[in-house]
Amino acid sequence: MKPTKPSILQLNPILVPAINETLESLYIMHRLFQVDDKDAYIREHGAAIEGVITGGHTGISNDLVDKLPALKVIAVNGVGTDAVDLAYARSRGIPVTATFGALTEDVADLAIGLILAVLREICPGNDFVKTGKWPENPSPAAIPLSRRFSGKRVGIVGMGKVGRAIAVRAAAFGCPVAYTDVRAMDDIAHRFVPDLLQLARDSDILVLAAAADKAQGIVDAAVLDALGRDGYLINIARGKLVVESDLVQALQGGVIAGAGLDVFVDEPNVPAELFGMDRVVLQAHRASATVESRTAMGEMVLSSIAQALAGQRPEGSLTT
Ligand code: 8YV
Repeated sequence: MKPTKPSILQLNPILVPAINETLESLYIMHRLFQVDDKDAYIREHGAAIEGVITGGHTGISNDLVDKLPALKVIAVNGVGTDAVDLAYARSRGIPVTATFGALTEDVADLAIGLILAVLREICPGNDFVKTGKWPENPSPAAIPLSRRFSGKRVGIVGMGKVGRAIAVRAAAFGCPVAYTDVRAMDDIAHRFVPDLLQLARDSDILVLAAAADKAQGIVDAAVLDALGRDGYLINIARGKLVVESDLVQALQGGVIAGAGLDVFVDEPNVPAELFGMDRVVLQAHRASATVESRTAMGEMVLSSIAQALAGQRPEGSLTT
């Protein structure tokens, strides 16, 4: 007998209870991330799956898409679509949706948070107080001076929604902002620098906010060298935009001054060399991890699935 509710395959957890409750009430949920033998599970349930929910970083392989013959939509619970083969989905007529606009403010906020944490050395300062070192070392000389953020030259790589929101915030700190992207944007007053090397040379802080679909490894030893010994790298986009081994070497060798990183090449594995560095602040891919963003993202995922299963083209589909 055909089940009364459509089947949805979920590849990543959703952390908002209300979204999970709605999913549960409307669909038969197949939470693959909770399953040990994933291949066997897909062999058993794959034929019934009508929708997939995945994370931006997780995406979906073409191989898995091929095992879901009834698939009507891939809803990415995030804005990065670099882990989904959009051309393949297009060729199969499968809509792929993302949550554009839902997380912009929070990702931009974390970029600024990382800048302030790195330049003002907030994490080592926090450790100094919390581990009881202050009374043992009461002299102000016990902690070296940090660096000012206000007024620093900020270079933004990728002037999409998030890049623009970072620009607004940096400008409020009195920072001259410049940017690079595939083209100059008429509606942006900030200086466009076509060449990433030049932007790095012209920046005190280089912030990565670009999509990683076609831009892997763009920040390499040469770009870090151009950013220079007083320069900082901030990445809230994708780890693979950076040649991570070059970044580790640049930090070890004082080629750049510091880094704030939310994303890595092989999450959750982070190069251990970064752990002991005071001028490096690390996060576990958390830029959109607020109740506000994740609720708005979850609601967009729910709409995409409902529209596709009702036979409509999901709003904002990237492939149909
Ligand atoms: C999320 C992301 O962590 O938007 C993206 O592309 O990588 C992040 O916002 C992820 O998609 C959550 O599922």
